[in-house]
Amino acid sequence: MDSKEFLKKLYRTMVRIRYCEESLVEPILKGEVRCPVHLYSGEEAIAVGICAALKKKDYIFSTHRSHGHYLAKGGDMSALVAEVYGKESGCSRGRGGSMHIADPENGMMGSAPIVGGTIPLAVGAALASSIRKDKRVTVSFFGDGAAGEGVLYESLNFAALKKLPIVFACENNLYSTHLPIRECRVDDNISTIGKPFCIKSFRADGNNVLKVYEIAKKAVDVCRKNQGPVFLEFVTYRLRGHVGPDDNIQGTNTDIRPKEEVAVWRKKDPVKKFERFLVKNKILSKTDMENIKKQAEKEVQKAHAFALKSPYPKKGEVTKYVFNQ
Ligand SMILES: Cc1ncc(C[n+]2csc(CCOP(=O)(O)OP(=O)(O)O)c2C)c(N)n1
Ligand SMILES: [Mg+2]
Repeated sequence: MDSKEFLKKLYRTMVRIRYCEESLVEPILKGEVRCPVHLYSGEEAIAVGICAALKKKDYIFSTHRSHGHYLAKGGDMSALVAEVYGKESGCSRGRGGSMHIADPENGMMGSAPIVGGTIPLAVGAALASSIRKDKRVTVSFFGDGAAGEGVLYESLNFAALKKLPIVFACENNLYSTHLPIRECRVDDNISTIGKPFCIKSFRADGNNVLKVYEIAKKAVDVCRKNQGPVFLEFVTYRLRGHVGPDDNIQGTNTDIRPKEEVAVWRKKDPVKKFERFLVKNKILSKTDMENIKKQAEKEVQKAHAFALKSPYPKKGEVTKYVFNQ
């Protein structure tokens, strides 16, 4: 793929994620979507930049805010939207909802609402790759909130000890639910936590897709050469509420983020930022970008139509495919 095609693909994937996320706002507010949904709007550059550095066979493990990771790794949008609606045709057969998204065919190994819960699973997958020598790299996505979970530190130690091919990718959106990072961490620079484990660590602007890609590519190459793990921190901001479109979903007015702060970050919107770059460098014209948006809009409409016409799991089968002890 030449570099223009590559940049176009990055842009298209970011737009697809944004349009898909925003298309869920109305159904959530109308109560048509019943599961909790953590929208990824504003953080697209991280999933897209990192997944562009990966091969299809590489693994990713995600969080409660998982839609962007799934789409960036090649997941089908219709199966995602159907899952969010709880339909049998969803990527987890409607049993999981927004926080249990998976697509093993494309290396998206799963997501879970337990903060930090997928980090040791990702380490386990990287351990398997290292034993099998299959040259796969695993990316563990987690939020700044997971830096308060002990399991992260155990995972860092074990991964460093065994030199596992894993990239720890922290999406620092400055809040853990409604708790600002400065109120729960002594040092808001999360990347420093890799240092005591002798893990190469980097921190960068998570709203700049090219920067994310550049750093992720280096990290993935290090892991591919069995010189991992690597710790990456990307600073970003969510443009929607912690859960639901605006945290007002139950009328509780819980988005306590200062309006001025939100306004500053709106100006750093990663999609708009990349658009300015693409126009300035004459990579895409405004018409090209409009066409990409129209295609994304069509894909989103198709995904919703597919989800709406799909059946719910049958009454007697809701526990089918669900883990039972
Ligand atoms: C172990 C655990 N503790 C608490 C919660 C409740 N909870 C859900 S999301 C969340 C915040 C996560 O923040 P962060 O990791 O920064 O991700 P973000 O939502 O900002 O993307 C919390 C505390 C949980 N799901 N799991
Ligand atoms: Mg956070």
